[in-house]
Amino acid sequence: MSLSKLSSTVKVFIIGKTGNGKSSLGNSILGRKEFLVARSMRSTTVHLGEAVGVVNGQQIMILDTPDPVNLNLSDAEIKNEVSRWKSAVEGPYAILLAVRCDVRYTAEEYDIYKRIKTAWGDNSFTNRLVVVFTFGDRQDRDIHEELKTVSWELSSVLADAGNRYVLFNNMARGSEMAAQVEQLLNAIHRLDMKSAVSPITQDQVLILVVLVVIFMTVAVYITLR
Ligand SMILES: Nc1nc2c(ncn2[C@@H]2O[C@H](COP(=O)(O)OP(=O)(O)OP(=O)(O)O)[C@@H](O)[C@H]2O)c(=O)[nH]1
Ligand SMILES: [Mg+2]
Repeated sequence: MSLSKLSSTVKVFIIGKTGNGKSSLGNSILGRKEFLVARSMRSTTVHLGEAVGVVNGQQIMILDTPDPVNLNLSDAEIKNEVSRWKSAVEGPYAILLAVRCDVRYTAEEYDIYKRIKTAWGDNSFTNRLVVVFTFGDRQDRDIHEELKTVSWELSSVLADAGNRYVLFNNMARGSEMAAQVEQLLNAIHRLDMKSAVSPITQDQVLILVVLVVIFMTVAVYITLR
């Protein structure tokens, strides 16, 4: 059963390690080849990609992100990069973390996740998080059972996401693809979108303080003249 639609566009950030199928997932959701997909040791996506579409009657904007750690960005650069992504978060949004279900979840991959989460810098990150286990075509065991015995790193990610996860096969076609896209959209609609208002960032507070100081200086100057 599909849940009620949101009247405004839902922004869907797709984050995660390079090669985990982020761009493929964006294409799968939109139902068209919008983002470049490739098998490569280097990052295929190097800049934030955006594309809009209507999926099951819901306006969606996909934000396909690069893996900032694989691009060798420093923590300061990752913070800048993630701030750019965040500038798009007005209105309802979700964060999909692409994790491959067919390979071990490593400490390195956990580090990528942690660095993006730290750079995001507020609770909206975990409130909006859904883990998408990609490469679902390679999953031959019951994922719910398997997840009971995974590494502490992956358990910690799932705990952050309030245990919201879906299995996804980017290679699926036809009704199989339609069913899993619907399941994913339902997971997104179940997120608490009410706290969607983006909190004031430290930078915005600083600008506000500077403006107030300038205003008061001018007011004092005019009064004393
Ligand atoms: N078998 C299988 N292959 C997949 C799946 N999803 C993606 N792939 C393949 O994995 C490779 C990488 O996919 P991309 O979508 O480019 O991965 P990405 O996360 O965007 O990678 P970067 O842009 O480098 O960060 C491509 O060869 C895809 O065809 C899947 O669900 N199953
Ligand atoms: Mg990509």
